Amino acid sequence: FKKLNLQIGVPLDRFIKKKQDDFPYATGELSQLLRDIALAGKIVNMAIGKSGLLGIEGAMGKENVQGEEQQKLDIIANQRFIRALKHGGEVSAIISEEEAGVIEFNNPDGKYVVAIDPLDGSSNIDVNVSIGTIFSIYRRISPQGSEITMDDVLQKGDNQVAAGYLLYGSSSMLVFTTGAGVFGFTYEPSLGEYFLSHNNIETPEDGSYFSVNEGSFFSFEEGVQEYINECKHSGVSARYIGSLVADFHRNLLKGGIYMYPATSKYPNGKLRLCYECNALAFLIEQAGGKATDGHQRILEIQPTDLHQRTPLFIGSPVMVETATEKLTKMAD
Ligand code: P6P
Repeated sequence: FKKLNLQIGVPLDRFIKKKQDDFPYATGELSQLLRDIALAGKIVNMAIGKSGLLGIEGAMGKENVQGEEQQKLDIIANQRFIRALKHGGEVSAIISEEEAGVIEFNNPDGKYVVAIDPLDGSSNIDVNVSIGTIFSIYRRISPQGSEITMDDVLQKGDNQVAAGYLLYGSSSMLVFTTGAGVFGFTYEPSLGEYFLSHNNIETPEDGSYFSVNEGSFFSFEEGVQEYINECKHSGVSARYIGSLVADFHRNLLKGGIYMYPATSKYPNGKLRLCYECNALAFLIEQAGGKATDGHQRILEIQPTDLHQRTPLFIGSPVMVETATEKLTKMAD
């Protein structure tokens, strides 16, 4: 490493401990919860890396609650995160893309509820494209030890106490915020540890990428079509991996906008509010960016259903503002 002058950042554990010391009121449960998520991420990362060898690629042969074909690794990831969060003791309930209803744990001391997409973009596994886990952490509203209520799990994104994603790619990462900036950790499998590699990420004010599935162009609202054409006329590059975490991560670091507008197939957008959009919206706002549904901040939307979908425009503030203005103007 010396020759390459590679800077190995602080390990995740020590970073969390130091941050916890900075927050005297912090009692350590949130820190432990982040460690539990990081641990499950290591296990899922290993399963993904070996999926081709272990014969766990491909479809499970059944559908999830969304009616989408489940991949074997979807199930493995879902089980891993549920187990880690259940045994970690800090979480009293979770909602997951892979579960129809609320999964309640018998953790009477659990202060938190978690919303998670255990493995987003899993249809890309077999073609070796980066995929990810997306998570949001909320403090439960009802008293500890009581029955979980729907108010606990249907909270606005503005109530998140932490959020992040794991990116399983050429190098695997954990990126998260606890409301005081965004921090990226790169996973070193040979050491089994995450090391700080991206300290206090700030997304560029304006960007040079737009990410959207133009196959649905003719079913987009007029304002979206107008914005996309404006991007093309101004020489903005089109980059669309088709894996939300990978597209988001590139735009977060380099500047850009990711759009999943309403389409004829998905009249409310494809992406889910509770366990995809809210986490990414918290992260991007913490990094200086913006996230809207084309009209309002994602984090202000009051969820009414665990699996509700929303259109998503997220990334560099200048780009998101421009796209949102066009949509709002067209709607008026
Ligand atoms: P489309 C993957 O299924 C996913 O949820 C996101 O990861 C991704 O950005 C999007 O859907 C891709 O959807 O309709 O463009 O294939």
